[in-house]
Amino acid sequence: MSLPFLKQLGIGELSLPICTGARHSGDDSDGVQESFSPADGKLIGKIGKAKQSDYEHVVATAEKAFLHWRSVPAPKRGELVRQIGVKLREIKDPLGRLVSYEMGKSLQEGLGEVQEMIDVCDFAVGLSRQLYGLTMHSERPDHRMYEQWHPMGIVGIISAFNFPVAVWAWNAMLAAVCGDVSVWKPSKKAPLTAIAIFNAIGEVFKDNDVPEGVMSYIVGPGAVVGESMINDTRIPLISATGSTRVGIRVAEACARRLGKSILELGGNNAIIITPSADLKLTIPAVVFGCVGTAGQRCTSTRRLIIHESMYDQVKAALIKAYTTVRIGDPLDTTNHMGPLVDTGAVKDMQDALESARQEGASIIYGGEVLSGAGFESGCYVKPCIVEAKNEMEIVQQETFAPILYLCKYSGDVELAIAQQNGVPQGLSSAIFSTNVLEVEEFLSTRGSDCGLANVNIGTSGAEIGGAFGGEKETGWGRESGSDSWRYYMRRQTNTINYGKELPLAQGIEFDV
Ligand code: UN1
Repeated sequence: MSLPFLKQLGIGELSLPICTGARHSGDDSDGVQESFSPADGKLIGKIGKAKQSDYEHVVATAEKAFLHWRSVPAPKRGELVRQIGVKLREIKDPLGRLVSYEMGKSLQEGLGEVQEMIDVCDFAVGLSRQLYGLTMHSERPDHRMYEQWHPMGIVGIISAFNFPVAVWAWNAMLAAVCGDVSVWKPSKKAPLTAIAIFNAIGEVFKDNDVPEGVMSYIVGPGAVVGESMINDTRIPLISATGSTRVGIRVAEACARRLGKSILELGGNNAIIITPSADLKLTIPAVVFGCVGTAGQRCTSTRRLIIHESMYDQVKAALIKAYTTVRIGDPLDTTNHMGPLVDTGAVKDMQDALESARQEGASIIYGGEVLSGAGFESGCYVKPCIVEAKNEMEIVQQETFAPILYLCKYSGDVELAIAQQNGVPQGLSSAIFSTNVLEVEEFLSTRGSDCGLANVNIGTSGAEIGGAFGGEKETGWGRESGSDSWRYYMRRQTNTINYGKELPLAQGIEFDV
């Protein structure tokens, strides 16, 4: 494979399965993992598979690095992250291309994903001087109380193919400024993006004399790497992105050892369209929410809940807009939508559409698998619009594909909110309305039950500055901005007596 961006990123035919910062190691004696592009079906590269001994090496190196890293002042840790951000700016173009080529999202979105990494680096640099704890007044004389946040240890990061690099950065950059070290298991569907990043940032570690193990990745079978990580008592926090099924597995394993977890799992995100919605904003937001990343964002729009008075108009406008969506090579910037990640995802989409049909839903646009010139990989589909009912079994599930279910509501916005909340998942939600009463109802305690609730913008494309995550089957915990950093640190309450007496709290007398 001689694509120029692979060369620029130092990706050859065979990559090594582990890296502890600047040092890549491991071999292919246990076989290789192959990475194919869904864009053209071609083999991009091979990676040796990590063995149990490789896993042990990575975790032992991380454990040792933590003993050093936790004592480095936080703003100095921020300086390393600042330099990583500079490096990412240098490789934004080739890395964006590789993201796009390896997992299929449009180049615009591939570049946007790298930008998200850069943004989170900047955010973390600022944070490195703002890991604030509270000070509180003691009830005892000459006593002082405060709380501080200490580094926790190794953070295990399990990421998914759909955001193969940004989600690592959300976790690894926060972990780094918090004084933690991280071990990353990239998605098996996009391992080369991880290798490309470490090829670039290795010299930052070297230039700063950072010991091996502050940030690592390990590419290998789930049974070796994933299972070891979630059960490993040396890893106090696992941050995992994936399906609800995988999340339950992670949660159970972590809970059994009383480890912590951050879980970012399935979404079933809806947009409510009320009678006062401005359709000039609504239609493009819906289309981007549905076809962006070919419907494979956790935040993708999967359901529309449309007021009956708007239904026919919205339906007609959407069908018209969908006919203008250009599907094809994700690296060709004239295309809006690339392929699904693999043929398994295509099959899942077809199965979901079959279930929808059997439940009485009607497919009113798209859904076909595309064939012919440019579509040889078998991963390209036409995005699909389905008229359905919110309570149908298939509508209650997350299908990671560009399928949009149109549902209707009549009456007040409360009824739309009830439909929006009437699914097991709770990640993202939006309302399009210019009526302040409807908007406030949607954002109120009785409103959306999701971790993200937007007004007059779509469900996807969150900025890194906010805390990201969801409720119900979407899991728990928050990543990225705001005060998500607290998940990555251990909290300690300190009480200091600077007097000559030993008064007890709660007024207890105890004379000895
Ligand atoms: C995901 O799909 O796992 O809000 C993350 C968004 C992106 C992140 C999505 N910033 O769509």
